[in-house]
Amino acid sequence: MSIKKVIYNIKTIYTPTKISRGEQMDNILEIPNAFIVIDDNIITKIGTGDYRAFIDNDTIKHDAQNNIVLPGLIDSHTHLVHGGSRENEFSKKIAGVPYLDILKEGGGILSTVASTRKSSKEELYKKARKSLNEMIAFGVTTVESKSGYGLNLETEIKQLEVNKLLQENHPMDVISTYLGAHAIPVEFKQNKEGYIKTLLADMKQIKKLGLASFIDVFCEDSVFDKEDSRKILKQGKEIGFGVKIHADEIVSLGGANLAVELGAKSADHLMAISDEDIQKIATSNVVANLLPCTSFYLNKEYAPARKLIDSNVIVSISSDYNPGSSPSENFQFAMQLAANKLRMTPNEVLTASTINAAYNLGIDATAGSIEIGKKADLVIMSAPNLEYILYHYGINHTKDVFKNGTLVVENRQLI
Ligand code: IZC
Ligand code: ZN
Repeated sequence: MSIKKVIYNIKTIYTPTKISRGEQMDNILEIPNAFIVIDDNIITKIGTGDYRAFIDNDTIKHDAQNNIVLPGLIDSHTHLVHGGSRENEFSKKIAGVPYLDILKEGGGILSTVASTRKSSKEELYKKARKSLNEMIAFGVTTVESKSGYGLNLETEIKQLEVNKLLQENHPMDVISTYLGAHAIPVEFKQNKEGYIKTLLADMKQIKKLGLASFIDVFCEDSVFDKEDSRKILKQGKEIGFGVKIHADEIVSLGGANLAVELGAKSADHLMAISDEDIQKIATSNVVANLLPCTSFYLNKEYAPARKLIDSNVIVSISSDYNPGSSPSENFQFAMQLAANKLRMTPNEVLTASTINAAYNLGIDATAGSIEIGKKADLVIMSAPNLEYILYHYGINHTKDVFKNGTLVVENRQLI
C-alpha cells in the first residue's frame, strides 16, 4: 500500500512548468490557496481550496502554515568533495592577488589537491556529508558534484566513490561529474601533453566503473586551452559522458563557443563571454550556467545575465560551492545575487534554479518543477511571496523540505 501525504494551507505555489529560454523564463505558474497530494514519492494532485475530498483516514497531513512552496532547488555546479580549506589564501585574495596567480604559485586548486590526496575516503565522506546537510537545509534537493582534486586516477576515483556513497546514503540526489581536467598536477608541471594523455585513458576507466554522468574541463588561461579542452571533451562525449565546461570565467578563450560546437549540456561561469559567443549560444540548447557567488567572492565582474536572457539563451544558476572561489553552501545567496547583481527577475531566478538546472543535468523529466508525475521534491519557504526570498538576503528562508516525498527538514532542522 502506498503512503499518501497532503501538504495543505499553502499560501502560494510558485513553479515553472517547462524548460525555458529568453523571455519565457519569466513565465511561471502561481497557484494561490493550494494543496499538494503525494503518493509515496510522486506528486499526484495539485489543487486549490478544500483538499479533503482527495485524502482518506490514513493520509499524513502536513500544514504549510500559510507559507509558500517552491520546487526543490537544484544546484547544478559544485565541487562538493574535497579535503581541507583555503582560508590561508584569504588575506592574499583581499590584497588583490589574482586567483590564477595563486594557482601558478602552486596554491589554489593544487593546494586542495594535496589535501584531498591525503584525506581518507571516510574523511572526505564526512566533510561532504556535512556540506550536504547545510545545502538541504537551504532547500536544495539535487546537487551536481565534481571530482578534480585528485588529478590522478586513484584519488579521482576516491572522490567519485564518495559521491556514490552520498547518493546511496543521503537523501540528496548527487549527480557525478569527472573533472580530471581541473588543473595540471605538479608531477606533470612541464608535461601538459603527458597529463592529457593520462586523462584520456583514465576517463575510459571511470566510464567503465560507471562513476560519473558528465565530463568537465577548466578551460582557462594557463590551465587547459580551447584545443586541449576540445580534445578531452570530444573523447568524453564519444565514450558516452554528457559534456560540461568551465568556460570564459576569467579570460575569454571561447569556451562557450566550444560548448556549442560539442553539443554540451552546459557552459558554466561566462563572466568573460564575448558578444559574438552570446549570439552563438543563443542558437543552441547549451545552458548558460551562471555562478554569481564566484563573482562576489573573487570581486570580479558578474556574468552578463541580462544580455544572455535578452538574446534568448537558456540560463541556470548554481552556487559553485568550492574551497577556493565560492566557499559557501548557501544556494539562496546565489539566488539573491542573481536577482540583485545579475538583474534577473524573481521568476527568472526561480526558473534558473529549478527546471533549467534540471535540464542541464538531464533530469528534467522527474525533477525541477511541481507537476503531477514528478518526484515530490518540495521546499516550504517561510515567506509571504517569492520576491521576499530575494529581497531579505543572507538568511535561510527554508521552513520544511520534502525530498522524494519524505520530510527531511522540519522548521529548518534536519530530521
Ligand atoms: O578549488 O578553486 N574555479 N575551479 C575553477 C575552482 C574554481 C575550484 C577551486
Ligand atoms: Zn567550478
